[in-house]
Amino acid sequence: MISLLDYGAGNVRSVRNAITRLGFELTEIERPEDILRAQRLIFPGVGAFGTAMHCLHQRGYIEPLRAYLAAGRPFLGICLGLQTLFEGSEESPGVEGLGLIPGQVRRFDDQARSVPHMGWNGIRLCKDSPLLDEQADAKMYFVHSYYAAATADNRDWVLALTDYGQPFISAVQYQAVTALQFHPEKSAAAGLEIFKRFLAADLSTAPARRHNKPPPAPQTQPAKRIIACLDVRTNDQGDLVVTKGDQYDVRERGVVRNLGKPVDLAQRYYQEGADEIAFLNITAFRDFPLADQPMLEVLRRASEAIFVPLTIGGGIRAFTDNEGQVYSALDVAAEYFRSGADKISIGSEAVLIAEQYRARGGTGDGSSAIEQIARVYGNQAVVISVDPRRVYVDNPKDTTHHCIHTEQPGPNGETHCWFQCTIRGGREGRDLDVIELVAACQALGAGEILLNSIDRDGSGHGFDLELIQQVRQAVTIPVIASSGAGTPEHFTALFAAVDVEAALAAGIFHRREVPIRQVKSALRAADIETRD
Ligand code: 1PR
Repeated sequence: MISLLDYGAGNVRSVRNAITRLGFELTEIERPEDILRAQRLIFPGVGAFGTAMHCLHQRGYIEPLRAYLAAGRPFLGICLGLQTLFEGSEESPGVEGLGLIPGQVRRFDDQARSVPHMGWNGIRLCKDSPLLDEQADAKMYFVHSYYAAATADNRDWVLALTDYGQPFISAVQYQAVTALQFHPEKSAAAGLEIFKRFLAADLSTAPARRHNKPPPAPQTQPAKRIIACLDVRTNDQGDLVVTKGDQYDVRERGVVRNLGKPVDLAQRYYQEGADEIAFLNITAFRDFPLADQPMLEVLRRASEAIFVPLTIGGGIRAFTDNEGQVYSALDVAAEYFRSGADKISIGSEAVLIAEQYRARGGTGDGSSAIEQIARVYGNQAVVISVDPRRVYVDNPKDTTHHCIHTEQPGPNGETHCWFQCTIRGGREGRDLDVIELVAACQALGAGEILLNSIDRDGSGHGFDLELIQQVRQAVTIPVIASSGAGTPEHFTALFAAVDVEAALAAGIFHRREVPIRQVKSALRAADIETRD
């Protein structure tokens, strides 16, 4: 019997999907006594440390869980499911963890690296493990702002280390108890293999708590992520299609371009090695996204077959439907998460939120979509999709906005520009620049920036490095560079010039001009770390 400990604090759909995909059935832990009856127990911790411990207490799970773990019975903890095994965490001061492993969980220093640590990284195995032995060379998908460090007191527990500025514990193991800081359900084939081994292998032979080899050198390196993006909308025939614009104009001779079916294309990109897939519902700003059942169905079907992170954006804001029923932005996001999203992206609404934040003198009031969604699903689940356009000026004094000297002069030879935020798919420019936007969104709790460029979108002329550089310097959260990729060299030039975590492209992948593997080969040839 495989039992899932879901304490209801977040989205564990992808764990369910991975296990179902492997042909296993899950039962739910519903009462404290179910824990001791479990034959294999999976604990995918989601949300904040304090919330997780609170839920476990409330449901009376603490004592049976401690007894199950102390007996070394088959257990697979994921992410927070590893962190709660420790004594406590900086994330929730004063809250006691399960206390099985000595040590406190700490926050990464965002002065040194982008936080959260989001993306693919390696593992250095410190002992033999029936679950991880075959996966020692694979990269796994991590997303966390807090980590546990190896110490003399917990060294016997350490199964694997990973490096992100400093080494941290990426897996622990004692008898048949294993816990992973990374997400096997989002780590493609390597992650599914770990599940398979946990679900099917004879774990009674797992070595007891013993630190039997020094962790191998060299240190692991986080990979630059390559993201395939699908702009999705209904075409004039009423079919949901992947489309692609030039400077956001998706019509050719008046007709919406149709580049394929969303689920089919997304699956193709997963098979071809995309590190992440993004769906942008590009007309959701004018329709009520929860009425768009085909789009939600696309997400459901994609999440059943794709085991890398899925982001979905479009229309995340409060709505009142025709019957007068009010939906909050959190309600919209919750439906996207329930349908299989790992992250949601907010475009137009983020611009309006940033304007209000600035009007209040740089404070939030807790009610914005960014704050609400980050509070429930975590900062890492909130991506801000930015749609900027260049506004040229002769002299920086001609604007109050963050202005740069540009190497790409304007149409009248202007030597300076600022990057204006737009809403409604680029249709409306606002009196807000990208730096004001991203700084406000980070302060309110966003976890990542997806940085488009209307000027470069669909052009194939390469990324707008000046824009990307400016945004990189303004935030400490991860940045995804987007728009304009035309060749593999554009990706190498991007990563060589700016320390962003990811690059996103659409047109070249849809039109099969450049396969994802070719992009990765070019990166490897330039000594830039990727996931194979
Ligand atoms: O404003 O919260 O409803 O979200 C709408 C979302 O839809 C936003 O994320 C916005 O970027 C996106 N969107 C709206 N209209 C369009 C359009 O094209 N008409 N697409 C649109 C934006 C930009 C990228 C694109 C890259 C790479 N697409 O996602 O994929 O530019 O393209 P390339 O590699 O071909 O150059 P809301």
